[in-house]
Amino acid sequence: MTSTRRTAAALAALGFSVLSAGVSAQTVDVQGAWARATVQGQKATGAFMTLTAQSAGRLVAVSSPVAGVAEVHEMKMNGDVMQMRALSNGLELPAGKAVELKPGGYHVMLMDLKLPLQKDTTVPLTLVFKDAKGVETKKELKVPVSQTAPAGAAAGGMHGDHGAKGHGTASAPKGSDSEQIAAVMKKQFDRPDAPLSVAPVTVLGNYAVAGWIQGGKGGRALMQKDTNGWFISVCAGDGLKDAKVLQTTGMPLDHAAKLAAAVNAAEAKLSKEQLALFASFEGMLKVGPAGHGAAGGHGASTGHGAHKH
Ligand SMILES: [Cu+2]
Repeated sequence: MTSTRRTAAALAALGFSVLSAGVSAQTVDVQGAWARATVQGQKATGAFMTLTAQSAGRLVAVSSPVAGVAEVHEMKMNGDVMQMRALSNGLELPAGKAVELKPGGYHVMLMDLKLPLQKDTTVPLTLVFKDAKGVETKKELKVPVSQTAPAGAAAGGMHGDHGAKGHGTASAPKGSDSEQIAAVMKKQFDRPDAPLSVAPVTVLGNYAVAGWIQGGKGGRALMQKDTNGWFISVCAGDGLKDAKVLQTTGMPLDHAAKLAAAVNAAEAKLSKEQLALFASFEGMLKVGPAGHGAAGGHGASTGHGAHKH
């Protein structure tokens, strides 16, 4: 127990409320809160909202009865890899300024989930704020659960609506082929609680092979380009650096041989550990352009980990 808490408790015992004792309690406005729905077996998800503190303070702790562990996280680009970490000192809330917690940015991470978060239900969430004087206040919320950001909520960054949109309905990713491929894969599989890293990407004509790692798992994706842009054709492991296996996906043999050689060259400088992760994807999973946006089908909400059996 901190001394301020003891003081507050003592004042309360004497019949004073903390407010009337002249200690300014933190008032924080919460708008558009929502938590992302999960599927059976998924152990983590994110909760998002916009916070506006009347006076400067911090969001120092979060808790929910549905989660064994709840933390305030930030997502940051480290080189070209998106990483997520807990804010050990809490999230700063400048006076009067709206701070958005949204997919791809700051978020409340709910981990060790005790049960799946079902769409159209609510989950209790407790936010603990600390003002400039160190006084803590709690705010209890009932947060609606949904698959994507509700209208009016802080719109998602790269995580927004993943899996919900079909091939070609969203604006096509811009940039080089590798950038577009990474964007397409992240759109489908990146999650706040399991960031996806994509590299290396080996492009040959309208085909490419991209290595990926997510949450201690990995594999390779065969990408194909049609008039709507790049899409995930096949998910596999070491097969995608083997010309004979590539040929079975419908690629001409000479193209398959060239692509396999290019993939092996691109991966030549990778560590044994990274190559072992790419190899760890068992079997081959056909995705194809129709797989785009098939929420649930290719694990749009469960991530790549789901199809390693
Ligand atoms: Cu997180």
